Amino acid sequence: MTSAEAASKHERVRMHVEQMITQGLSPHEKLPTERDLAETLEVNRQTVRRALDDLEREGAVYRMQGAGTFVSAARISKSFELTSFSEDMRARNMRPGSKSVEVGVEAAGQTTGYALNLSPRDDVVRVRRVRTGDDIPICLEASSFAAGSVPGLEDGIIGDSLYDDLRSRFGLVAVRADQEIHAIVLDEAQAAALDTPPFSPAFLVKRTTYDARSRPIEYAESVYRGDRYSYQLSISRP
Ligand code: 16G
Repeated sequence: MTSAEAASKHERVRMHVEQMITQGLSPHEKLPTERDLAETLEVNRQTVRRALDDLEREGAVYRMQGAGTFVSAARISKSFELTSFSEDMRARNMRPGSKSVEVGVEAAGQTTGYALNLSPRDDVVRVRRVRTGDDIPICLEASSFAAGSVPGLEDGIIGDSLYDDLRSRFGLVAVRADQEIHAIVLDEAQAAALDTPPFSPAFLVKRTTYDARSRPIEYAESVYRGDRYSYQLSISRP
């Protein structure tokens, strides 16, 4: 067997298992044994093991000594395209939602003021939400807007998607964003809101979003559970 044939067999096993995960198996459900997979796919067990090793490294499955291989809890793989939380969830066939929505007018402060080209004392409308996918808390989000650009938003969001509301009520369309991603551990309040143990790892994403004329629209800080989110980059040589 050539090495190309070996590679394609192992790819085939991997695709087969990925399909089983996306098309039917639930998180923490057990996969067929290595022996069963080898028989079904007519490959040797070593090939199956290699494919499962890859999937384990990527976090799609986990193994438990003596018990077998199981499907990991779903991770939302986020690409670097400008999408809304609702779009991210729908792309994963998950139902987007929000909990504990708080909307208020506050002074911008240094960071938000700088991002939105405002003075720290100017008013912003700040929207704080716990974002959910299939009712599971995934992200804690605080989004701020110059108060003058979103009259009436302080009374609440219409619908669940802020980006849809911004577009339909205020004609604000996000076309580009600058993002910074930080690794953090959740403090107790963040962990409680995200229904996860304190000091769990998370991503803090700071995002300034611009309209087509490069005017800043939104400054947002989003905290994503590390066990539920991953970032995917496609890179090439310059
Ligand atoms: C994303 C954005 C956030 C935006 C939200 C709108 C990042 C890091 N953040 O979570 O800035 O406010 O989407 O989502 O991507 P919505 O339209 O579902 O409310």
